[in-house]
Amino acid sequence: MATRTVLTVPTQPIAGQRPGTSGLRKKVTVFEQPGYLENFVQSIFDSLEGFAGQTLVVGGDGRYYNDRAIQTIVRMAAANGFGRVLVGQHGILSTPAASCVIRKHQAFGGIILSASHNPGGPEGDFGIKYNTGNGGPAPEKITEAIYAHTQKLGRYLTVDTPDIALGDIGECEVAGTKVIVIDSVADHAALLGTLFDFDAIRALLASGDFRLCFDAMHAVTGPYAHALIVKALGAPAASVVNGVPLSDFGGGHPDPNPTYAEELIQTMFGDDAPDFGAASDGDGDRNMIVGRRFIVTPSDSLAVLAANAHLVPAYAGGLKGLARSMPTSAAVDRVAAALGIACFETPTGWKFFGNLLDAGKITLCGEESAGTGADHVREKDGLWAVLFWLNILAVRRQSVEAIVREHWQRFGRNYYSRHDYEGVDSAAANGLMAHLHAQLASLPGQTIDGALIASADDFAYTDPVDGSVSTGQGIRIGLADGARIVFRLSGTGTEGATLRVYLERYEPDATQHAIETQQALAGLIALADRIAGIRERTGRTTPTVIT
Ligand code: G16
Repeated sequence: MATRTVLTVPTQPIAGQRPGTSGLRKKVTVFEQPGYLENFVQSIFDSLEGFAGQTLVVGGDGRYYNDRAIQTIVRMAAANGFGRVLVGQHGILSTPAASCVIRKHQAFGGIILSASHNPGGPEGDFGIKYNTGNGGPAPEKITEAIYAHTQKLGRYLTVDTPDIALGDIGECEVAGTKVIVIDSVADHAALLGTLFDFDAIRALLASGDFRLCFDAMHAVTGPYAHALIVKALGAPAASVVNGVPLSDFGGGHPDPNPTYAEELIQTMFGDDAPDFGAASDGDGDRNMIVGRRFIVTPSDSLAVLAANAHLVPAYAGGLKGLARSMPTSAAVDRVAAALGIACFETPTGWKFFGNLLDAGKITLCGEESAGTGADHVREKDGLWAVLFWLNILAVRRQSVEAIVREHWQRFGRNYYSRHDYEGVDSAAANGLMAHLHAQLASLPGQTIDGALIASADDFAYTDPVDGSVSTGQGIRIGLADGARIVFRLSGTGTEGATLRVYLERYEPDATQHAIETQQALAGLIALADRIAGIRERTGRTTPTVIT
């Protein structure tokens, strides 16, 4: 083995490197500043112990700057003493695939390069996060330690070696560290193949009366969707659209919601609409499910998957428990109650599911932000959700809409919507949250516009496994009739602040299930503005995105 000649490069702390909901996300131009990436990567390594000679997994969603960042990280991993680095071919690993690879190869951890659903390209966003050996996003204890290191860092370690050939599957050596370029898709596709009834799905696709459209949004899932949906399940190649990953996502916004996945929505609402439509985001962990002229909200999707899990081989033996993030609708709680299993309510951020999954307390979990997943990996998994739905459709042979409507009939309907105000002036957004905080004590008991307020608090979470406490996770306002409004500032945006307003109302009466969602929530929408002063404080009259 070649001798490791480590270069110690002096550096200075850079302000603002605190990881958000899911790692550090900034403009590409910020990451391109000298030392910016290096400082953060060194801070990750400095906050870890015992990785000498161990394996690190590195990959990303293929966005602009992904390849350059990977070369930097490989050199720094070698300089810091990792024994082996596994890198996805062309630098590509979807977030769930990275989680799968970390677990399968018993890596010490992994570095995932992604800004998820945020736009890419030279003027777009970039991101980096650390995942631990269980394959999941580092818990707050570690992200805070990383941040602390960024504030006192005085040097970073690297080696002076040529770039590795990211396109060639195989092994090479970087200053004594073995670097293995692996197939980006194989491990993850093989794992998903063990969970679902592929024979039943193949039969559905071969039946001649079922068509699907998967929109990869020119993001990372194209190759994964080709391997699974086309090659393994036999769907026509044209079933996968926008399937070639592009470093700027074709100029689009790879966020699978009705606003940004407009092309898929047009297809699914067109005259010749397929039976099933789905989309995934930049790094392949989010999903959107659409029936013919029918959009399934992420909260409903989670509940439907849980209620139908017995139809899927991997979950036919029963579910240990369920979990959702606090702002996600309580539709899944009703399924948990019917199944007689626990349902946990966590703060926003997939990292909060990790302990529950590791401890075997839950099998499925999900979030309103289009994330659903299970205990097979420790990230949300877009293609997993698509295959789960296909498995259900293959067994039940009903339309997506019929399945959701039957679900509402059985469990009642949780009318639910999220209103996002993107790019709001940070001071105005912080002022709005402070204004809400100031009202927490006085709101309960008040009747505003005919609505009796029963509770108001700032959500705090005590992890039932390790007892860690997370505070300030979102303002909740509960009404006496069970409806609720939640206010949060996003932890994933890169420009100004994004205010998220979550609105939910439960309707048990099946004759009232056909109301248009925004209309069903109109009273709550007005109340949210009344209490928070959204228009007045942000200057916005309508949300940027409604999901
Ligand atoms: C990340 C987290 C999710 C979270 C979402 C939205 O998703 O992994 O758990 O729900 O951000 O967070 P926020 O409301 O703070 O913007 P992703 O897909 O961006 O990694």
